Amino acid sequence: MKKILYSLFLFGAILSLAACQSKESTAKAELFDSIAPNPFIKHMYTADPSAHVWDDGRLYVYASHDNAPPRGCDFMDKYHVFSTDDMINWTDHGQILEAKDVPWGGVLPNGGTFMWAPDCAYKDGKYYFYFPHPSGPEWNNSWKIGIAVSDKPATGFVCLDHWLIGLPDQGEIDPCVFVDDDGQAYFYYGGGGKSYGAKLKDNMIELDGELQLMEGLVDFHEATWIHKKDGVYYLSYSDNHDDNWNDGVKGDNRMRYATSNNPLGPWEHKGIYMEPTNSYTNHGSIVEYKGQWFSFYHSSDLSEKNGEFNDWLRSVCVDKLYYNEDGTIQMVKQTR
Ligand code: FUB
Repeated sequence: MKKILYSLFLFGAILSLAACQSKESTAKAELFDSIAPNPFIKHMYTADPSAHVWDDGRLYVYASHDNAPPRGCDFMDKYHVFSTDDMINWTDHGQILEAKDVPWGGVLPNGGTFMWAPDCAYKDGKYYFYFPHPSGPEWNNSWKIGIAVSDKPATGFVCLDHWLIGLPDQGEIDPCVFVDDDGQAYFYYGGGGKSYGAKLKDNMIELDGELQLMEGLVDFHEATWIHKKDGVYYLSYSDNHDDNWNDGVKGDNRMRYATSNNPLGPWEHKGIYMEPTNSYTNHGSIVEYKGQWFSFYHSSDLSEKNGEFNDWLRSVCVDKLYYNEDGTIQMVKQTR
């Protein structure tokens, strides 16, 4: 009798475990069955999305802002933060920082503000917002990486009168900060055809050692982004592809990636994971949210007029990203 009761109990337990598991996977599938259509921010032009999931369980996107009418990327003057907890409903938390709040910022003769692609990192109760900005009238020779700090993810950022790096002539744009599982933070930047990285000190506002060239990247243009999956480091970036190449590929910059077992490389180039959008540039981030990987990028869809797209009126987009069993990334399908 005891044996029968025990078997019944075991059978019941297995049944309820199976029911729980299938409920969980249905919930996951239902949650991301549909995501907001691209571009997912439509009330303003946005570019260069850096996506992070913070401890409050929300996914945040730190983006730069294109102004209409555009003049190249000269008049990008502020940053906004957006967040979601379901990939459908996005909240605009408003402006996080603008050019006039940068104490060391340069006044450019043409009025250009050049607040280019940013990133944000979290450490020990504080959020650090990193952004590239020129510090003098010769904008392309005076880039610095500035830092604004807050104890909240989307508001209260105060710009420091201090910059992380400021080396003339080195194309210091597109900062990216990656905090490893052991709490060690790494800083990267990437412009002018090269990507560099170094350890950050615990204070998050100083480098800990020399910047090193990221070796092994193929056709690097800009937009370094680091993420880690199953112990492997991934460095993704945009390449130099140009529509005028006449190589049968329509469109401009593509997204590529490389992997390493060390956050500072050397890297092994793995290939392209996103074909060009309808914008000249692309700038991406890759992040896991509630068990699904996502690829953030920008396109010019929102600026479409009579079939023409403006390269400098861009909008942030997101699509699901999938890995193969061997850790390589499948080509991302851009949904419109
Ligand atoms: O948005 C301005 C610049 O264009 C960014 O810094 C680059 O990554 C490219 O998207």
